[in-house]
Amino acid sequence: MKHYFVADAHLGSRLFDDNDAKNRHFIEWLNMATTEKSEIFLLGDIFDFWFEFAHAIPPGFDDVLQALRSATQQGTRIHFYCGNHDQWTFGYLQDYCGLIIHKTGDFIDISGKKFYLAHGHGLGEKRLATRILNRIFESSTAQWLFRHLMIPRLGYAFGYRWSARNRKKHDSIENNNRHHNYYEHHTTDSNAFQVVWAKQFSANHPDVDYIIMGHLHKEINMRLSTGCQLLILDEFYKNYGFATFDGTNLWPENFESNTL
Ligand SMILES: [Mn+2]
Repeated sequence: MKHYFVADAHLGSRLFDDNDAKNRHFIEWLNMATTEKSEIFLLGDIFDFWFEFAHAIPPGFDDVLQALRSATQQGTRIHFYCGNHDQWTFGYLQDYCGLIIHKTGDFIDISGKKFYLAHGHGLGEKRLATRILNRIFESSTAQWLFRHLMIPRLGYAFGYRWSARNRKKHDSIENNNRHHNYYEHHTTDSNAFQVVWAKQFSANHPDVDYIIMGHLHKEINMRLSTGCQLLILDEFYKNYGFATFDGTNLWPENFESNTL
């Protein structure tokens, strides 16, 4: 039995030229992962902006949602861990697509091994503005207000703009300004926020064999001093990173498409 992990497809991003091709690529991966008896873990930010209004879901994902639905109807268990871009699901993904929703990171046993799975946002986060924003996004009051007072069309326009700005800011910091605040805590793989967090977490939970996360959009695969394997997945819009666990080994790969 195989277990597949993927994160950060950011489907629907306004920064992509051809969203239909990105959607098809993701569906291809899903079909690959569903052909044998398997379990699938979507580790956050699969959608660039997912928000369920009372009578509206984000447009443009019919094929993706249908593919998820038919995969779970065939008996494949698919877990959806909320990322910072797609945490606003209030029943649709569970009821229509049959996904198992995880609002936060959690422990899970797979083939006798202990895993900790999460999207990764907020873990070890030192930047105050980001921490405050995370709290607002997770607040049920703020979610209720947005859900009931916002017109869906405006809500999505706002959401996708916010998402694209967020991505551009992140990319320009990463590419152009290595002295920016972001890098004070983040100069190498081993002192990236999430890695620092994982080392401490692993020391406190030495029984955990594997930690898998996304969010960084950069593959980091390292053995921690406790023996735990930490794998941060590459994104799934350029390098198409994902990971497989076959019961003995966990390894990252890049998905080759036939259509892109
Ligand atoms: Mn993220």
